[in-house]
Order: sequence, then C-alpha cells, then structure tokens
Amino acid sequence: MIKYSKEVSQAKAAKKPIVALESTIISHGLPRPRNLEVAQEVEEIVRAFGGTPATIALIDGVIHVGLESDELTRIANDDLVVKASTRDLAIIESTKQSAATTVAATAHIAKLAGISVFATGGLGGVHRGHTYDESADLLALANIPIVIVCAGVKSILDVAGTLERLESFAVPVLGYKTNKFPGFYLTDSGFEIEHRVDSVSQIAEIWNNRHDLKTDNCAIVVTNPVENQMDLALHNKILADGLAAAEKEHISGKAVTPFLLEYFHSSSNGESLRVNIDIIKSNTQLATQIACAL
Ligand code: PSU
Ligand code: MN
Repeated sequence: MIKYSKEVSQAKAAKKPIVALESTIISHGLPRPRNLEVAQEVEEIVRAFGGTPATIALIDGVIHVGLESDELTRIANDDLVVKASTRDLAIIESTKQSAATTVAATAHIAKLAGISVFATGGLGGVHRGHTYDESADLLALANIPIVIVCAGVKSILDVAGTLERLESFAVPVLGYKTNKFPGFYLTDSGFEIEHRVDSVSQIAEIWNNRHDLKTDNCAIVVTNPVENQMDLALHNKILADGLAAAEKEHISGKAVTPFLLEYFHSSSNGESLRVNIDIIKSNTQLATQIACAL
C-alpha cells in the first residue's frame, strides 16, 4: 500500500529519526518555481539536523512516503496534481491520480508509516464567517498521535474559533519559547498560549508522559513563531482585501485556502512568500530536533 523512498526505507530499517513533510504546501501553497526549490531546501534541513525527510504524496494512485527527486518535481510542477485530504485517499488510489496531501492526510499516512513527527507551515482551522467551513486538519489532529510543528494557524482563519475547537478536541497546544499563539505570517495572533516550552527535551518528556497517562490518542501541536514577521499594516490590508475577493468570487471548499495564500503572495511583493518560506524552514528544523529527541 505504501511505497517508501530509498532513503526512508533505510532510515526505517536503521530506526533513525524520520520527519514527515506535507506536500500541499508545495503544490498549492507556494508559487512556481520557488515551490520546488523550497521543497528541496526543506529536505536538506532535515538531513543537516540528523533526520531523514519523508515528503508524503500520492503518485499515480500510490501513496509515497519519501519522494525521489523526479517525484518531488512532479508534485511541484504537474497541473494535474490535486489537493487531497484524508477522505480523498482511497478514491485517489482507485482513480490512480497524483495528489498532494494536506496536514490531515499527511498526518494520517505518517501514522500508517510509523512516523511520529511532522513539520508544516500553518494548520488549517475554522474559517471566518462560514459556520461550517472547518479544515479537516482539526479532526485529524484530534485522532492522530503525532507531534506537529507549525506557526499556529493561518491568519486568514478565525483564530479564536480554531483554538476553541482544539480545546474541545482535547488537542494540547504548546508555545515553543513563547506564550503567544503565533499567527502564521505574524509572530503573535493576539491570543495567549497557556503552556510554554523552552526546550526540545521538554516536548519529548510531555510526549512520554502522555503515553503513561493514556492521553496520547491525539496530536501535540507545537507552535513556533516566525522570527521576522510580515509588516503588520500590509498584512492586515491584504487580509481584508483577500477575504473580500474570495467572497466576491464565490470561492468555496478546498479552494479557499490556496486562493487566499495566492492572494497574499501576489499582493505583497514577495513579503508573504519570504515569511512563508522562513516559517516552513524553521518549523522543519525544530521538528527534526524533536524527532531526534524522541
Ligand atoms: N501551510 C502552509 N501552506 C499550505 C498549507 C499549510 O504554509 O498550503 C496547507 C496544508 O496542507 C493544510 C491546508 O492542511 O493548507 C489546509 O487546507 P484546508 O483549509 O482546505 O483544510
Ligand atoms: Mn475548508
């Protein structure tokens, strides 16, 4: 059912730390041609910090954990690559399509593959103004035991609503060296985080305590704020305009998040792209350090 890359097979056999990486950010989150370069740079960061990168995607209907370089190129450049969440996986296997996986689908596959740590940019969450638009990422986090490193949830979302849902689903949220819940492009979303951790070993200890207490059936969200945030005034202006544009163009379903991210990238003169890339790189580094500690 799963095809492992050479590198990931070897790491599994040798029981070396592996870091799962999602692919929707490559296919639908970042503009070409930078997307492929970033995907490669992110894998290099995992290797540099002593881990093995496992970028997850479906190629011609086959689940891949770890991509060879031609496969990574295909996910980055092929227009036929669709965005797949957990509910799409079995369908895409049978239609033999190629797909990039969201946080939800990546976490699901990582679990199947026995991988416990996962790096992404920002989580999906509750969308603003639409009562029933909630990312499947939330439900996945409620059901999959994995450490996920992110820069909070994307600021395009209803942050307060997302935090409430994470509380309802009993998903622990940790602030890495911060008491502020990060806002993806922004260091601080304006919401507090109750639990701050200042070291990777603390995260590993919490992971182990959960196991003993049998509260280990869901994810641990580790939030890692971006160091040089986007200019606040520019961010707020683009956010307001982007939300209005999405409304006006009747963007719905899984197209909403890619639409808003693209709106930011094309309106901010490279600034949101710079921040998005910083985020994913710094989250990858931290995720690798956590994978090594576990
Ligand atoms: N983080 C980024 N860029 C992205 C995403 C996360 O920096 O493109 C993707 C993830 O794959 C996440 C998805 O799961 O956005 C959320 O989509 P939706 O809101 O449709 O669930
Ligand atoms: Mn949605």
